[in-house]
Amino acid sequence: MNTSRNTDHLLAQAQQTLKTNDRGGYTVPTANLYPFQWNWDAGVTALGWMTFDPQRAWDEFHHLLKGQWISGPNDGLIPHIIFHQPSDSYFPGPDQWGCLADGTVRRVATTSISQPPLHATMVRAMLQMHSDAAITQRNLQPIVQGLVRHHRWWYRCRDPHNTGLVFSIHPWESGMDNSPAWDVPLAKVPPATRAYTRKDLGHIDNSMRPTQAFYDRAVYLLDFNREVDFDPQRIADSGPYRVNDVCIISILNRASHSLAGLCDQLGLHEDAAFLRARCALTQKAIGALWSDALGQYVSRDCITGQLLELPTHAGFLTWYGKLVLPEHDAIQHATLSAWLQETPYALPSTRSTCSQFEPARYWRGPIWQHLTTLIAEGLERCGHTALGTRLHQSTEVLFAKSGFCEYYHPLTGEGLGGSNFSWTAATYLFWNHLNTHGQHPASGLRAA
Ligand code: 2M8
Repeated sequence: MNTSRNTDHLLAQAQQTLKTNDRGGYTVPTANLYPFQWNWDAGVTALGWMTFDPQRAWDEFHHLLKGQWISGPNDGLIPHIIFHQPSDSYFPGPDQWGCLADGTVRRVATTSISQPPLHATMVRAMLQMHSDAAITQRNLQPIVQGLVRHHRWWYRCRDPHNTGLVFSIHPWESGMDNSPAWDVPLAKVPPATRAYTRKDLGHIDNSMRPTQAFYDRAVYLLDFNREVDFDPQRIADSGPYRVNDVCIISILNRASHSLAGLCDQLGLHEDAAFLRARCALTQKAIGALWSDALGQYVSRDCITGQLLELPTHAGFLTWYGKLVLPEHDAIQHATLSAWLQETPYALPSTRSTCSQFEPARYWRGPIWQHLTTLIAEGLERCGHTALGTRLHQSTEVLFAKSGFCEYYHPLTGEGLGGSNFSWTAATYLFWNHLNTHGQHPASGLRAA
C-alpha cells in the first residue's frame, strides 16, 4: 500500500473508531472495558471529532459538563467518570461511589474524584481548527464558564493553603493510575477489607493490568472519600493519599493559561486575572519538584514532603505546562534524549533502565500516544524542535504498525490493552489535521 492510501485507510479507521464508540453525544474510551464517559479522554477525543464533525466535538464537552457538581463545597468538580447510562461491565460502577444523581449537587451519577484538566487547552486548539462564528457562539460561553468553575475547584479544594502545587487524592485521579511513582504513597494506604469483584480482568489479560494490592488500596480510597462525605477540608487535612502529581500540575497550569485567554475573549477579566495569578504561584513553586538525581521533574508525597524519585514520562509534561525553569531545561533535555536511545519505540511511561519498568503493564512502561504528543508539542513550543519532531514521528510509526490501541509495548511496538481506543484514534486525527493544514510542528496549539 502506498503512503497516501495508508493514510486514507488510517483516517477512515480512526473516524470509524470514534463513531463506533459514540453513545449519542459522548464517546466511551473503548467498548466493554470502559463503558462510560471519562474526563480527560473526553478532552482528547473532542480534538478528533473536531477534524470531521465540529458540532459533535463540542457535544463531547456539553456531555462532560452534565456531570459537573453544581453546588456545595465541591462546586465545580468535573468527575473522572460520568455514568450517563448503566453498564455492568465495569468496576467500580455508580453503585460504589456514593455519588448518584440528586438534582442538587449532581444531575448525573458520577465518581467523586477528577482527572488531569486538559480541556481548556483542547478548546483553544478546537477554535484554531475551526472558527465558524455561529458554531463558536453557540458553544463557547457555557463551556468556558464550566471550565472556570472547574479550575477554581482545583485551586480551592486541592491547594487550600495556596502553595502553588495542587495535590491529587487517588491514583485514578492522576490518569497514570498504576505508575510506579505512586508505589510509596500507596503502600501507606490500608487495603480495603470488604469483598468486591474486579471486572477488568474479564476483558484484559492479568499481566497488563494493575495488581490486586493496587485495587485494594484504590477501593479503600474510594470508600474513604465517601465516608468523609467528600469534604475537601477533611480530605486535605487527613486524607491518607495526597500527592503533588507533576502531570496534573503541568496540565492544569497549561490549561489555566489557555483558559485565561478564552476568558479575555469573553470579557471575563476577573477570572482571567485569577487564573494568571495561580499560574504565577505555580511557576514560583515548581522548583520543589526537581530531582537532581534523575535530571527531571518528579511528583512529591504531599504528606511526608518526600520526592517520588521515579523516572516517569510525567516530568516531561513540564514543557507542555510552560513550567520548566531555565536552569533545568538543558538537563531535562539531555535526560529525555538518553531515554530515547534506550527503547526502539517512544515514549515509555517509565524509563526502561528502571527496576520498576514493566513494558506491558498498564502505566508502568507502555507508551500512551496522547501523552507522547502532548510532550512533543511542549518540546516544540519551547524550541526543542528536533526532539519534539522525533517524538511525533515515533507516534506515527506506532499508528501505522499497530492501529489504535490503548497503549503500546516500547520494545516491540505491539498494541496492548483495549483495542479501537478513542483517544488514540483522536490523537491520530488531530496530528494528521495539523500536518495536512501545514500547522505542524504544533503551531496549531502554540498560542493556546
Ligand atoms: C484507565 O483508568 C481507569 C480508571 O479511571 C481504569 O483502569 O479502570 C486510565 O488509563 C485512565 O487514565 C483513563 O482515563 C481510563 C479510560 O481510558 O482508563
